Amino acid sequence: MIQGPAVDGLVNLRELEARAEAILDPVAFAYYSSGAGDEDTLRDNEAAFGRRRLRPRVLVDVDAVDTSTTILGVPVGLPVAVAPTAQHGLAVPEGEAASHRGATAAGTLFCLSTLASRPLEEVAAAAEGPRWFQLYTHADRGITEDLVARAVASGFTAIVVTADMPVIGRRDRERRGGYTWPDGMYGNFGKYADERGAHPQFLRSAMTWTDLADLAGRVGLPVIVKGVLTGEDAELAVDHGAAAVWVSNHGGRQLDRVPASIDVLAEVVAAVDGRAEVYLDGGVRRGTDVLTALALGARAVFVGRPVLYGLALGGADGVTAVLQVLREEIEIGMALLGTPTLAELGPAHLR
Ligand code: FNR
Ligand code: LAC
Repeated sequence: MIQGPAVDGLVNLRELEARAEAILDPVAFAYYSSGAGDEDTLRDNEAAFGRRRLRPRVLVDVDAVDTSTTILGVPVGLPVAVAPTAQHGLAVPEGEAASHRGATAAGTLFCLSTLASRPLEEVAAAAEGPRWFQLYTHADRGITEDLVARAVASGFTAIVVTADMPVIGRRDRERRGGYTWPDGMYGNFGKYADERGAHPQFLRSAMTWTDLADLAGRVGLPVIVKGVLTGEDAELAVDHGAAAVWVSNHGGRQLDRVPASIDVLAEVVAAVDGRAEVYLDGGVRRGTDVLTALALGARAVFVGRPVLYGLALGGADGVTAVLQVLREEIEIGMALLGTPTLAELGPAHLR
């Protein structure tokens, strides 16, 4: 379903926020766009990429540039996938079902949030492409167990444990905009007696490293730890069974004044030392951002807000369009860097 020409002529991802603000409900826009505190980290996520400089190699045969790779063994057409974000129903009624279809059409993986607007079974049925499930633990352990079992049954192939939300961050613009967590928008919790129990205020990510090891040991799927910002935690994650470590500051929405994701990537890659895959999200808006992260050792990167904005502007097609712009920028960047395959990227491509 094409919902409008709003993404037509999209030149780059930085244009998305203003375009989305013009059409989204102001309260939804405040929720999607805001960061914690003074938003120093939110701004720094993008700015820190802009401080990096590349070292291109010339006179390389770049006739055939290949953007494809694998993420935990999942083949993808580009090294960019969709980060889990809550409440896609604020953008379009179809919510995450449309986003999943858009990601599949772009040739990449979709990660569904626990706090999705639509039930995971419905999202899974909407597209054939690969999908992962992001887990926030519920105060009721039985509900968490059931959620994970449902994800396994619906073809989600990894569990992403988000570790940076023991409490929800304080976001001033969201408050000023009057955002409240809506009733009837917790797609995954509709079948449980107390839907309100899914409200982030009541979600208690009471998980510890011991719980992580327990989950990794019995779920039968790879478990990924999202929200790691130090080498110490990266090591702990691997030691407790994580198949991958996901560098993230939650898009600057949790603890303000933590570093930009790209600025801690090297520390995490060094600590993991090849024992697990490393991903990154936060402020990825350009093909060159993607190539910078891969040169520093990330296997792949994820995008959050650009997907939400693409969804608001054009539904599934809008999501595909956003990812397609990134893919084109990556292709051109690879040709100009002299790296026709992603495997060739390394620290030598950065100053
Ligand atoms: C998020 N993020 C997030 N992460 C998660 O693990 N579960 C979730 O439910 C959500 N919800 C959510 C809502 C909104 C509106 C945003 C913007 C973000 C964080 C997300 O996965 C990712 O870390 C950031 O969005 C990445 O930064 P960028 O790409 O938005 O700059
Ligand atoms: C957020 C939570 C739900 O960032 O992850 O709003």
